[in-house]
Amino acid sequence: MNPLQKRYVERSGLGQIAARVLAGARLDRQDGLTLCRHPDLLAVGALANHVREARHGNIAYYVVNQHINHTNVCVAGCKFCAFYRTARQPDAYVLSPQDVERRMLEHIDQPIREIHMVGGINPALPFSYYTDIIRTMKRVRPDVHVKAFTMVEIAAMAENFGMTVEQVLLGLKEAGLGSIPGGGAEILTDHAHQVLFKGKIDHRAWIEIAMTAHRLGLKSNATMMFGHVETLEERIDHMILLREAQDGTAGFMAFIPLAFHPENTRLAHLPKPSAAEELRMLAVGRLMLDNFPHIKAYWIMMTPRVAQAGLHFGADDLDGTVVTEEIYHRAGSTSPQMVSTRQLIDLIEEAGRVPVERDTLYNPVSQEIGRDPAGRRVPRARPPHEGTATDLGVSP
Ligand code: V47
Repeated sequence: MNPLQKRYVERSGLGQIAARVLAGARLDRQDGLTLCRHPDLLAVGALANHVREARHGNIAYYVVNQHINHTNVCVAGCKFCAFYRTARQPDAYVLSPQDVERRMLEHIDQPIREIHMVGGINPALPFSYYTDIIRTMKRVRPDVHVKAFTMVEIAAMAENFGMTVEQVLLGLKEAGLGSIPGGGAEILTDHAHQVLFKGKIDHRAWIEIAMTAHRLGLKSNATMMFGHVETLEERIDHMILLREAQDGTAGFMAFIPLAFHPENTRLAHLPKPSAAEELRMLAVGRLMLDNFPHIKAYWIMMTPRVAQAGLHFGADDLDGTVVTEEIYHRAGSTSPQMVSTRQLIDLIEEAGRVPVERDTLYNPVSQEIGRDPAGRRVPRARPPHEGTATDLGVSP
């Protein structure tokens, strides 16, 4: 942090927290709350940006991926969800392995490295459905990384099929599962669980399954859905719980704050969190989760331009290219369904960052990295131009 920025942060009243951050010391619950309540968002952001740059320099990662939601049938009945249907509703669906294959073939000409798949808790599906889907994906694209099924879906499989969590995870891994997405965490407290999603596992089970997956060699992410019934204290407790689990396993790759989208949910009366709040949660996540390597700005939720700003508020990762996302679009997301690789690169470069394509496990995709005359890492191969980041249908 340069002296000017340091003075600015100190003058904002964050001097003590800044001193701890600069000394590499861990922030506590009270620090987290101070960061959540602090009136100067830019000072919070500057501190998070310092940590982000100390860890990742000027790099911003992106991944070329495809999202598939295999079923919207769900028995959990979460109040925040606009995506789920009961099995009898006319627009309920289950994708067969052949449907999944068709969706993948529609984009087979694109260099997709990751399939991200999550869906509802649908007790009508046998275990072989999940393994067949993964095997289909690996047949269609042998090199693709399958990141699929949340801790909640894994818990439901264990319960429905009389298996242990280990057996479920090992069965999925044997079929080709590569890692686990961060969904289903919501807010990891008893209060949020009781009010919002009591049809699903609680935070103890979510953390236990994540740690079991990590011990079996499956990395995962962790989300935090905020801006509904939770308090600021619950957000910080959520982060501290994740941080403690990470101390134990080091299996989390990225933290992904997700602002609640109320439209078409049973909480439609609630206001949507502001862009400023989204940026703040990236920053607080970066500062509190000192053992999480990556903070992800998920543009489909945030809109591309707020996610772009997030690259200066702690985020080092802009996810992803995404095809046919349904969970947030049902809940009122106005983001486009897809951005091209070129548009993602433009978004990152417009923010003054250096784009680096990654695989799911955050290995840089090496043939795309070169060095500029000043020795900075830059992508070598550039996809053809298909419009600029400002052509995304979202006003700057
Ligand atoms: O678990 C559902 C959230 C999650 C709404 O791991 C909502 O790389 C806001 O987990 N408003 C699913 N949020 C998405 C998810 C995810 C997304 C991007 C990347 C990764 C990753 C994981 O979305 C759910 C829930 O927490 N969610 N409905 C809503 N109305």
